[in-house]
Amino acid sequence: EGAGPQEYTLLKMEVVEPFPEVLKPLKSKKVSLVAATLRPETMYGQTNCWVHPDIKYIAFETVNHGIFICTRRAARNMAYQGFTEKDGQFEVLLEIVGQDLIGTVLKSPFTCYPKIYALPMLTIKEDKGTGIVTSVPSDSPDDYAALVDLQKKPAFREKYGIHDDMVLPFKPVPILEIPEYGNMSAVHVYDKLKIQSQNDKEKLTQAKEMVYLKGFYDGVLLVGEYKGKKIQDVKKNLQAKLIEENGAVVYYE
Ligand code: A2H
Repeated sequence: EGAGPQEYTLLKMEVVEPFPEVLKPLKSKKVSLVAATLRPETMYGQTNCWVHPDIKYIAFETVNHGIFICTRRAARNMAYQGFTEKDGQFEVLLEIVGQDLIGTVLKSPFTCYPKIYALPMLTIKEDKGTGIVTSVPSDSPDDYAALVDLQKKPAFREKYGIHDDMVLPFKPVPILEIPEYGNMSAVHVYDKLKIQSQNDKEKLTQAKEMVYLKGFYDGVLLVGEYKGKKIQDVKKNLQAKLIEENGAVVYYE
C-alpha cells in the first residue's frame, strides 16, 4: 500500500429482530454492522456476514446512518470523514466482542436472501476495513473457504453455537460470468487448487490472484439492473445505486 487512501464501499447490514443479548440496549434504534468492500458489484451474491470471534468491536452513533458497529480504529477513521457530529470524535455506546455477535440476524442490500446471519471467520484482520466482512462465496475464495468450513464441520458450528439453519441453506449464488471460470469463479478455483480450509493461506492467495483481475476486466453480470453488462463498465453505477438506496456509503482508509 502507501499509494494514498483506498476507497471502499461501506455496506450497511441492518440488525433485525431478534436482537442478540449484547445489542439489546440499542433495540429501539437503527443499528448496522458495517463492512468495507472493494467489490460493490458482487453484493447480489451475499450469503452471510463475517465477524472475528476475538476482535473487539464498538457501537457508535453516526449523524445520518444510525448506529454503526465496527472496530474502534474504523470508527476513528469515520469520525474524520464526517460520519459523526464533531470532527474526529465519536462516543462509544457499547463494546462488544465478536463472539457475541455470532448469529445476529441481518438485512443486507441487494442479496436474494431476505435475512442473513453473522458468522465467524478466523482470518479477518483487525487493522483493515471495519473488521467486519460481507461474504460473497461465489466470487471470493476467502468467503467460500470459510463458508465450506462451517457447512462441512458440525463441530465448528457447535463450538460457536451456530444453528444449522444459519449456514446450511445459504448456497453461493451465480452473479458473474467470468470466461474460463464460469459463473462461480471462487468455487471453481477452490476446487481446482484443492483448497482445504480458510487457513490454506498460500493457495488462497493464489486463488485470489487468479480470479480478481480477470473478474474485473472480463466479468459480466448475470443479475440485476445491469444484467449482461461488463463489470468494469457498471461497477461505479452499482456503487451509486447502493448509496442512493441508503444501503452503503463511501469510506476511505
Ligand atoms: B471484498 P484489500 Cl466478492 N480482513 O468484498 C480480511 N478481509 C477483509 C477485511 C479484513 N479486516 N476487510 C475487508 N476484507 C475483504 C467482497 C469481495 C472482496 C469479493 C472478492 C474479493 C474481495 C466480498 N467479500 O477482496 O486488502 C473484503 O472482501 C479481495 C481482497 O483492501 C474486501 O473486498 O484489498 C477486501 O478484503 C479488501 O481487501
